[in-house]
Amino acid sequence: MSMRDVLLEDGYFVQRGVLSALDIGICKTRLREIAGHIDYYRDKIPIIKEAQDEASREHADPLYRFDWINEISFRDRVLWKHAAAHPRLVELAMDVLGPNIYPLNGGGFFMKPPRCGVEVPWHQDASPFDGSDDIPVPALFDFWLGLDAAREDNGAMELIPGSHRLGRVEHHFKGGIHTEVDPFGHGFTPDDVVRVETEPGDVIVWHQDVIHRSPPNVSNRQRIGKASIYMSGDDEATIKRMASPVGVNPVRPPLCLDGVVCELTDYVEAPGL
Ligand SMILES: O=C(O)CCC(=O)C(=O)O
Repeated sequence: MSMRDVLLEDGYFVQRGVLSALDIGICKTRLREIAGHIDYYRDKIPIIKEAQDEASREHADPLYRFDWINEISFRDRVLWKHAAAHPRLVELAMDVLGPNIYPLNGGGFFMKPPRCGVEVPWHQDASPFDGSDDIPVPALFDFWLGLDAAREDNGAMELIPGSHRLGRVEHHFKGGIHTEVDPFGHGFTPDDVVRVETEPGDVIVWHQDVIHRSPPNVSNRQRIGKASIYMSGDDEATIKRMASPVGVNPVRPPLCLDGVVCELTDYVEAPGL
């Protein structure tokens, strides 16, 4: 079975060791520099959420000051090279999407600082392909890449395999980090939940309609994860024809064209970086 078939059938798969320890070290150093210069990025990155815990917001290590910094790996050339467009990640994405790949959305990092990183509640990921028009719902490459080891106590991802067969389900805002849905009101039980514990550099790929969440970080260890959805070039062309697609990053430089990884040419960079 191809990775694409596994994704469509099971709703997810896990690929271990996609990023090396060196790549992860480079990404963390860069993310720390960016977090330390965050004011520069405030009007350039659509979602920057400070840690809910006040003490963490003032922490000496800038990595601990945030719950979520979105989109940055599509706007920073170092994070692009060592994470978003890393050749091993793109190779994996090609198994699902073919040789032409664009980012659809995401590109950011859920930071889950120690002891206070918030729950990311049960949800399906944002997508303009919601089956509500005549456009068929495509297979997307919706993934999470861990920069830290993730366990139950620091926010390992939890998924409900099979929930992708529900299609799109209505979400509501209940005060969490974003809108949410209750999977247990849709025929699933806590026994259906799969927790995926990961090592740094592992990647989880799930179907965009799979309901998933991450619990709060109650440990003394941080848990940074990069989340994005990639799509094939055909879907990028479709989006360009849509009147007002929701759930789409405005900036979508190609990641890979004809099987060749692309460089990021239009990046943002704080003075001094
Ligand atoms: O990193 C996390 O904790 C949450 C990620 C997530 O829910 C997503 O990528 O949609």
